[in-house]
Amino acid sequence: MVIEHSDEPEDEAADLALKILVAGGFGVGKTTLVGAVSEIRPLRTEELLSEAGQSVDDVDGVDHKVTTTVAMDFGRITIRSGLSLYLFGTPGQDRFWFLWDELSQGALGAVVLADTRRLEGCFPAVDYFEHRGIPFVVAVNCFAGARTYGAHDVLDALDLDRGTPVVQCDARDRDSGKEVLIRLVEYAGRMHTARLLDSVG
Ligand SMILES: Nc1nc2c(ncn2[C@@H]2O[C@H](COP(=O)(O)OP(=O)(O)OP(=O)(O)O)[C@@H](O)[C@H]2O)c(=O)[nH]1
Ligand SMILES: [Mg+2]
Repeated sequence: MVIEHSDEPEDEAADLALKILVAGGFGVGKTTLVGAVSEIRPLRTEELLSEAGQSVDDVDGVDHKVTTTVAMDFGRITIRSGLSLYLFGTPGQDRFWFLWDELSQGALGAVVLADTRRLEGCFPAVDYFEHRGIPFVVAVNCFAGARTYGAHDVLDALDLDRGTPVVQCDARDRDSGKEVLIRLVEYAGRMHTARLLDSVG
């Protein structure tokens, strides 16, 4: 979970870096979110959507999309002094599922991005994190023309625990993306602490 630790003598508090996944269905804005919030030039692994891939890629409902992530996105953001997040964006296509176990190793938690026009696209990500006990928040990426859903509607549609945070965001906007990440860190911190207390007591 903690992937970097620096204890320079002059540091007031040791620097903490946490690993976070940004997941969700195809074309929901994962690469956009990582790029919008990252302080370093994000690493992207985009390839053109090819004619050949059309038979296996689910491109329904995703207009004007010409590229897709084929391995991962990577970025970094400082949430506050001494706390930064390493962000790993997952590929959206089913054919890259084999990468998820590697990407999720040691993750504190995940953001599941959702598009209300294709909510079913995030079922696999939700299932994946539920089965592995990785805490996640659902971030509804507000695309123009998409129906606005209340948090309860999203929880019902995805059949999620009432306590799962649902937030609205604009994946293109740095502050909006940062809000989502702060919400996740708070929530995942609470979940991990509760589990720890359960296991000792
Ligand atoms: N209107 C609007 N468009 C967005 C938003 N977020 C992303 N987009 C656009 O949606 C498209 C898909 O974004 P990506 O970031 O590539 O999506 P992705 O989830 O990484 O896609 P895959 O890696 O192929 O699964 C891009 O053309 C973005 O410019 C948003 O909040 N609003
Ligand atoms: Mg992508």
